[in-house]
Amino acid sequence: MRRRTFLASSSAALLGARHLSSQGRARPRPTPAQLTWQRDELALFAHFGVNTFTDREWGDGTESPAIFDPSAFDARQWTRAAKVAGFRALVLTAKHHDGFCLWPTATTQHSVAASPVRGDVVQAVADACRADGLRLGLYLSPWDRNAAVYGSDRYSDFYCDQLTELLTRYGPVHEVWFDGANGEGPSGKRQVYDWPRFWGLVKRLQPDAVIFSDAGPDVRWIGNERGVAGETNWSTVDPDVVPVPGMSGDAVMRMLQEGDPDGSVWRPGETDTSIRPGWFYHAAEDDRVRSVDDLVRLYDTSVGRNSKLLLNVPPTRAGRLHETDVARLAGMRAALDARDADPLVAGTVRADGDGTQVTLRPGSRVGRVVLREPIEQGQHVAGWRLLGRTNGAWQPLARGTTIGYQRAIAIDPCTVDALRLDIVERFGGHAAVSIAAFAS
Ligand code: FUL
Repeated sequence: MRRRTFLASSSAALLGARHLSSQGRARPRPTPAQLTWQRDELALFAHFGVNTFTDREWGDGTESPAIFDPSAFDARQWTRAAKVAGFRALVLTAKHHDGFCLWPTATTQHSVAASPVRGDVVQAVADACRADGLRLGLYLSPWDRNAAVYGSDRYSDFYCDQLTELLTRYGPVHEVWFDGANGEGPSGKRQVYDWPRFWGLVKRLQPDAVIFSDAGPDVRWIGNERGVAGETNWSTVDPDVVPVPGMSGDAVMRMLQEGDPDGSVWRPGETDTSIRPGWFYHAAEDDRVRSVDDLVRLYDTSVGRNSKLLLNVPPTRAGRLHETDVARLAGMRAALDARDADPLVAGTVRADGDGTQVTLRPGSRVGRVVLREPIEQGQHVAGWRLLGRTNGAWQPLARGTTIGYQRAIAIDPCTVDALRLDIVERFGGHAAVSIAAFAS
């Protein structure tokens, strides 16, 4: 239950700001690993495995390892494309639901060791990430449609052995990605996942990694795969509403999309979506790659809404990113850089308290405003109003709720000589916000 208290303060009274208390509790703050994760802004997701060769989205676990035969596998080509486009991390599907392992594991024969490749795809990707300065993330599907032990007491040991291999062989792992999907294994049985054990193992072996799942514990799913974070998006959540991955229902979805201003833990939302309709590569989708404009919009509905974008760009059967996808990534970077190149407000201006006013060059045409809170101190702003001054009169331009790491505001382009940001609602007594304005 949220308790809202009005605190008397001269500046608050002036602007009518409401201060919302969190029952005296200190507001949660990010850990250094969560901060690094968020500041990376963009991570590349690489779905690669037997599905790449069967043209399917979900394998059933009966695929022969012999089909995994990329003709020109080149992980550096992936990481160079990612780096050039400003991505700072890469998450690889080390094992998808079909159970095929991209590293030579001692836990099963169903791996790359039994394929024509014989090498270690995880190692190659880890090396490429290191060479191009990207942080490595690994996805290890708990749902395994190949493992005979799936659905029995022995599966947790099997899965922890796989996690142990992945988290001890390849150097620092920055993010461990737990998919909530849970279906039947080869025995026809479902598995009850031992989340506390899995998460505890990650914390022990890679204490600086962030753990992603619907339920965190470090980073939560944003609640859809369309690339859209909530317009209201708190990095704090109530952990009791989403205690484990794979839950559904309105309250769960709202918590994933929007967080909770009174939440007791810092658990920012990650927005995962694909550059193509599918997660795995399908030649039939070569002309359905997101356009540059679409990718820029995606940036604004994820990073620009206090989230992080995990954009899937699936390698082809050659084991390379498709040239169309690579061109779109580069186009996205060029478009993002071009629109930020000439800010109308040089640098950013801090607003301590309940608002700020910034003066622009006379006749400035504003189409986009970017707000930021210093999230290392937590997230405070619950309501803001943006106004523009034309011929001495203030006109409302936009209003919204949360800010967080970044809030991108698209406005109908208008000519103004000053902007004013009013903080109308906030949690805690402190709300520093920076504001930057751009033509588009
Ligand atoms: C889902 C999976 O079922 C999809 O295949 C994909 O990996 C996506 C990122 O997560 O739950």
